[in-house]
Amino acid sequence: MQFSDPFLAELDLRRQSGYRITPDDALQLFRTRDLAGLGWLADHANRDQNDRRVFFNINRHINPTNVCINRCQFCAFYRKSAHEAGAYELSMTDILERLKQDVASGCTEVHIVGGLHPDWPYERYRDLVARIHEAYPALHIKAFTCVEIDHFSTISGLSVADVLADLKSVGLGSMPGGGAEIFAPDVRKKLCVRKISGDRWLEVAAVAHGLNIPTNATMLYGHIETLADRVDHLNRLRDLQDRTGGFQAFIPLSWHKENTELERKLGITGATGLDDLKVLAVSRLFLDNFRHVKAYWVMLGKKLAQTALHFGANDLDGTVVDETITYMAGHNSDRFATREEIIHLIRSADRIPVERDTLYRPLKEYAT
Ligand code: V47
Repeated sequence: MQFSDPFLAELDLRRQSGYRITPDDALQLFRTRDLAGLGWLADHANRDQNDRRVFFNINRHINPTNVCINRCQFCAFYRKSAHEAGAYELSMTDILERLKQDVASGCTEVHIVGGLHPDWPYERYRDLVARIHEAYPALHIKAFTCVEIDHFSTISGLSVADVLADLKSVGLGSMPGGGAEIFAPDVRKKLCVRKISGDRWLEVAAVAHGLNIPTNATMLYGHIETLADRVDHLNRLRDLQDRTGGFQAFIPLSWHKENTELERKLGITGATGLDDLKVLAVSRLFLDNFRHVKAYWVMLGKKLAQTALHFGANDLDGTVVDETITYMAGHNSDRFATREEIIHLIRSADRIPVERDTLYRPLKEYAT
């Protein structure tokens, strides 16, 4: 590879002898103008671990309610109360009915995240997991972020460990990576002052890992964070992963501005495509202890997510069905993808599509 940035050439040599990149290196990587060189390095790091295989799954999102006490500035999804225009609350029957059709057509995972509803007791969330598990025992339930788990602990009076053990006993299989946003306290204060701190998010994740509940991790970028804030976030995730090994995948989330307080107040625009690719590539290189880096097509758009498969990503997420959080923030990409569409995106990126379950066990490889 002919690098135009000598720092990348140096890193390539060091990488071959097992060097672990430092936070300062990561900062320099974010600043490079050699996008092709950065992509090449990240692609190699990915292929060392995953070869040409790219994962996807057949999943469906359920967001039980958008009523939320946290009222984050970057979010267009929440409503302050159940009486506000656009607020909704799905009933158990709604949810079980929605899942019926999906399970019949091969869905293997339900991904559940939602608002911290001011009036719902812990039992309502617990029942949701229990009833879904009873009705569809083969369906993997990936539910509730660290933020929701902390909230359940507060409203139930149980410890985080007891909440998690209880949910696991009724069918929780793993947890999604949302709610991490950006860990840096000063940014968090401006973005989501009512939300738990970054330290608490990491603490809850560690408890989940201790109970053998795998979780994902995310980073919301493209708003008011600095490059140093991004590196700090990645560094804290890498440290925890060194200790627990419980994270399955890292998913950078590209902020969408429409209908958000943050856009109304500051008029900021969100990340560019080039920045999206850089975040994926730097994450792949820095998070050397995360096997999977996901290009979440819902936020990136399908074409950029496909391009990301040459910038370190080895997973496209899934069919998704009914995504609401990004949709409310004005993203005009589709709300679902078909299995065939995902296979086509992966194959035409010269990679091998592998349908997986939530725990990254291959279910079917679509050889070319
Ligand atoms: O926690 C909210 C983010 C997250 C906006 O674990 C926004 O497999 C962009 O975590 N623009 C929820 N992002 C989504 C999430 C996720 C998605 C896909 C896969 C997985 C996984 C997890 O979305 C929230 C927040 O960080 N978010 N509003 C917005 N306007």
